[in-house]
Amino acid sequence: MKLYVWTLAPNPRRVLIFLGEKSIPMTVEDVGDGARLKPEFLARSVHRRVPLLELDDGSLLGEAAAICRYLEALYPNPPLMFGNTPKQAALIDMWERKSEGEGVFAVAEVFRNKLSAFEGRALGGYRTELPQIPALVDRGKRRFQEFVETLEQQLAEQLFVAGDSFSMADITALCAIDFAKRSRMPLPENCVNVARWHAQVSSRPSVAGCAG
Ligand SMILES: N[C@@H](CCC(=O)N[C@@H](CS)C(=O)NCC(=O)O)C(=O)O
Repeated sequence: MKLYVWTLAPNPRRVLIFLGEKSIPMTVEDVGDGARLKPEFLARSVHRRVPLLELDDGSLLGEAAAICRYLEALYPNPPLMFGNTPKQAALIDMWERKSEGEGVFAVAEVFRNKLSAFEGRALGGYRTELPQIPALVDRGKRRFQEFVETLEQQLAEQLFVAGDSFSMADITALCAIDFAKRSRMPLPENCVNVARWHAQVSSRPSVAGCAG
């Protein structure tokens, strides 16, 4: 198996932290070329995005959550990343999807519609030009703020994002928060519970070994 990534991009990082958490060995190739992906990588994959997992039979698997679920099935121990009861699994799924849709994508909405490096590429993976919409910068910031406030409420009552143990939901929420920080959207000072959780999960070897 081989995992294609783009250094510092948040979605491949979700898979890299998961690999570290489960101690899964993997060959990794960085296919980033500055602010874009290498043309030869784009040409060979229908997904046109990273992370991308190439299986030994040549199949290509896209989407961070799908890749992690596949690896979880191959390496089921330790078993807590996707939950081991129906309720736990659903809660993890819910918070993981929320963290991607309202966290990672909200930050992407800001910088892809703002930075000149992404002119004509306002969404990743498209085959044709997609213009930036400046109004989406403020809307993305608002969406991210709403996400952080929701997380703050959740973490006032829970040790981790989806309950009392570290899971895939923590990985995606952490990648969203770190991605925001790099995009000049730091955590608001009043988010004390998110800050407490962030410090705690950032000290895990899987996270500390995978800069965001
Ligand atoms: N939902 C996808 C999102 C993948 C995605 O958007 N990846 C970005 C990097 S973080 C990408 O490959 N962008 C390609 C581009 O900008 O051309 C996932 O979970 O893997």
